[in-house]
This record gives sequence, structure tokens and C-alpha cells, in this order.
Amino acid sequence: MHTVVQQPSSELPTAAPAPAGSRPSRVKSRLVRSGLAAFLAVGALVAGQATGAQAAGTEAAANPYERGPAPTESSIEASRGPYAVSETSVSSLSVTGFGGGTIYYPTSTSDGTFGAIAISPGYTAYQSSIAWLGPRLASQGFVVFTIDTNTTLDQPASRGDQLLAALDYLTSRSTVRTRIDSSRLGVMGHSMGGGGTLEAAKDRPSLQAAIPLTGWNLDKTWSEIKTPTLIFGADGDTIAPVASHSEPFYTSLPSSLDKAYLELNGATHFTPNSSNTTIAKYSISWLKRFIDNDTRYEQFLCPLPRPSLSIEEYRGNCPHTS
Ligand code: 856
Repeated sequence: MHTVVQQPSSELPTAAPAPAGSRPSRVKSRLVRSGLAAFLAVGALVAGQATGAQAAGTEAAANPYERGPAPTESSIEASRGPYAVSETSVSSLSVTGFGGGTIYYPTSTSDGTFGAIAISPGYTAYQSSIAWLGPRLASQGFVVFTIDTNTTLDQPASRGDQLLAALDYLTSRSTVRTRIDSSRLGVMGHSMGGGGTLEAAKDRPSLQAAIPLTGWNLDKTWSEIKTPTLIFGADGDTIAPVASHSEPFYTSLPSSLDKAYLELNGATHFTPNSSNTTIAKYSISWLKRFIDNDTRYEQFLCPLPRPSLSIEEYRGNCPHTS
């Protein structure tokens, strides 16, 4: 059973899409070359001269992908963010390449387009097992697609393909496609879905963020990945022990890549199956930083979080400021 809280209207206005092929991490350099940037720079110059508040030519370009108010520790720990969320169910009978799912999205069309994320459940599991992430992340300003897989026994490589098929459906055919910036996409998944998250990132380097949650994969080497990746492990995981899964995954990622490893304290393989403030807080920060290029969230990622009641260990190389 599904509830359509609100169907989006395709007639409602949306913001102009991002320039084709643009990547948030390269926003500044691209803008500098563009006519739009020249216009903005002249505007900034004139404004600076008029007010005397800004030296000529030094105004930074605003981030066109920033959504929502400035974050605080409590805003990223809260059970809901600033955006009201609607949802719509996608039948498995209406799609190919994955098993359908539920799309959670900000109800408002006043803030332009949003980045989007597909999330896969684990072996033998359904979208219900990761459903808490739908409204939790969408309310912060993302379109979130929690999917079912074709069969619950599908392996990580297949789950990776299915995450990509779900993103393609989301951006090309779904009822919310006009609300999405198709250049700003990410993937997440639990267990074998986390293994699939790594597979998807390897196969599609244009993805802007990847987050495996207690990921499971027989392949331990991911040096080909170009996508900023945050790996969650759990200290008490006996199904995907960190020593043979999340830790080697993290270590194998290139040191030149924006990457991080967060080992949850007092946690099990199934901790990502219920609402978890630590998973939400750092996932939101990572998605905002790399899908929205929103450096306001860097404060939660750098300096690296210290061990705490919820964090057994954190490793990372800190986002390189654009
Ligand atoms: C929830 C992944 C040999 O591999 C396993 O036993 C195994 C078991 C479960 C999962 C998984 O995805 O669990 C998530 O169903 C591997």
C-alpha cells in the first residue's frame, strides 16, 4: 500500500537546469569561463564600487546548488530537515532494470531542482528495511529513491546495475524528473546494497557521492572509484566484519579521492535498518558537500570527527575546498 501525499505537477516552474556536463566540484572554474560569470562579476564589481564593501573582482560566485538554510549540529541531527516531503510509489510493473520503489521528494518547487539519490536494501531485504532514510534525507533537500531489487537474492554487482537503472528512471521517466538536476546524483545501500553502491560508483564515475552502509562485497579493491565515498562500518558486524569489508574497501580507495570511513560504535550489521542519528548526520553532510557542492557542511566533516559514544573510529582525508 502506498500513499501519494502530493503528486507533482509538471506545469509548476523549476529552476534552470545546470549546464550540461557541469560538475559541482568544478562550478567555480566553469563559471569563471562562462558569460554568466562575466555578468555576475561585473555586477559584483559595480556593487562593490557602489557600497565600498567589496574589493573589485574578488566576489566569490554564489553556489547555484546550495539548498536550504545554513546547517547547525542540531539541524543535521534532527529527525526531519527544513523541507516538507511528499512521496510516490513506483510499481515494479512500470519499470525495467530494478524492482520499483518509493520516491521521497521536497514538496516545494520554489527552490529549483534538487540532487537525487538511489538507495538499495540488502540481501533478502526490501525497501522497507532502508525506508527511514527516504524522508530523513529528502527533508534536507534531496530527491530520494528507495528501491526494491528484481529479486531479494540479487548479488552486489546486480544491485549496482539496479541502482543506476533506478537513477536513470528517476531522471528520465519518473513523475518527479523535472524536479531533479540530473548532473547531481548519488548512491547508497545497505550490506549487499552497500556492495552494490561501490559497484555503481565504479561503473559510473559521474556520480557525485557514494555511501555504503555496512557494505558487503567479495571484491575488496576499489581503486578505480572516482566518486567521493563515505563508508560506514559497524564495530559489532559479524556478517560484513569491518576487517574484511569496510576497512579494506576504504583503504583501497585512492588517497587522492575525497573519502572517509566511519565505524559505528556499539553497532551491528543491521544498525542501518533503523533511524540512526550518526548515519543521518554524516550522510547528510557528505551528500550536501559533494552533491550540492555545499561547503557549509564541511564543518561537520573537517576536522575529522573524534571517537565518541557513537563513533568507534573515523578516518578520512578531508574534502579539498573548491
Ligand atoms: C540484510 C550479505 C555470505 O554472505 C552473507 O551471509 C550475507 C548475509 C547478508 C547480507 C546482507 O545483505 O544483509 C542485509 O538482509 C551477505
